[in-house]
Amino acid sequence: MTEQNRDKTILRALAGEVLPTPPVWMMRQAGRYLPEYRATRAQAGDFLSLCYNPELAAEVTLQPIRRYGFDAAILFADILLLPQALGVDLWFETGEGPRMTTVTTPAELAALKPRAAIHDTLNPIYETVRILKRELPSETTLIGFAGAPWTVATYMIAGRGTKDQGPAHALKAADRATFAGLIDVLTEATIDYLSAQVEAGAEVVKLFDSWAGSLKGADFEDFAVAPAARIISELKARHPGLPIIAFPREAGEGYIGFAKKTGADCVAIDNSVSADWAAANVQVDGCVQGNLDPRHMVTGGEALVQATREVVKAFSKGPHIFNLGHGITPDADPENVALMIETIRKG
Ligand code: 1CP
Repeated sequence: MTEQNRDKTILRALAGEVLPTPPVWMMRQAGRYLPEYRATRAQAGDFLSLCYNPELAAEVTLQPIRRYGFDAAILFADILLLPQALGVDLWFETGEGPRMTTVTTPAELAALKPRAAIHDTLNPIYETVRILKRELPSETTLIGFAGAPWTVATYMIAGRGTKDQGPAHALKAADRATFAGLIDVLTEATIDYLSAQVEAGAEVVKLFDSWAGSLKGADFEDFAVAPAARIISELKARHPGLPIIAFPREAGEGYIGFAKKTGADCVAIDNSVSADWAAANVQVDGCVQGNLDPRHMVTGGEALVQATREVVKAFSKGPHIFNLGHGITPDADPENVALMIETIRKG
């Protein structure tokens, strides 16, 4: 680690250091619970215009850093921009969420653009990273990200978000070759996308496998573990020393050994498992991130303080980055975020 990076507590935790106070950032820290985010999104017009406007995307990335002094900033973008760069149509229905044209047949898979073409669409995202690199305080770590192939595929196959990922499981059963082909295309494109983020200045990357929990048994190994292992080994070959966080959300027992099997430096833990369980079963292999229930950002009070202290204590014997178990929700109270940070930093 360079002398300059000693200021960056997130990088120190990712290198395995046990710090007296865990560094902290929050999934969806730039988001609708902040009035300044809503104002900038209105200025951009809509969510996708905000993602593709480097100045404004950098601005919303910086807003929670200014307000709270988080130890990391996460690039403002979305996991669904990569499928868009591969040629699918993407839009957001107000109040409902993402919609996209589907990829479920060999012909539709073959019609996706070649991986080398993704940068034509994604260049503004790399520009956002370059702006952030210039503007972030020296102690703040810049995290880039992508969706994991399985999670991104669930949206591409269904054309929208789904509760049980039914359409993706159905394609996997009915036409395994097309399904596995889509996972492969996404795996290789994700390597190039994350690599370009690193070249632009991202210091850490995170792979979000939000729907990993619905993959069971051999499917979990084939479509959550194997693609993550491939992405991580290739990224580390291209960028030696790059720290990588993996988030196989709701993997349960699948969290055990995930870092060893994939080469991830840190495993992010959701709040469906207890911090004590994760300390005993996952933190034994290295750094973990998590796992306060995001509902506390809505409800606040003494329960928030107690739960925050419990997470800090449970993970205090090993390397730990404090975070929520999933993203903060739009109905959260910004004051509760301040209370969480104060509790972590002042005890
Ligand atoms: O402003 C708005 O109304 C849009 C809400 C929003 C935001 C703020 C979406 C739409 N995406 C984002 C930003 C985003 N998405 C970030 C930025 C950085 C930050 O965390 O501050 C990141 C990392 C994501 C990642 C993402 N997008 C995931 C993985 C993490 C997770 O939450 O599980 C997923 C599944 C998405 C898809 C997506 N994008 C947006 C929505 C509403 C969704 C979920 C749709 C669904 O429920 O299935």
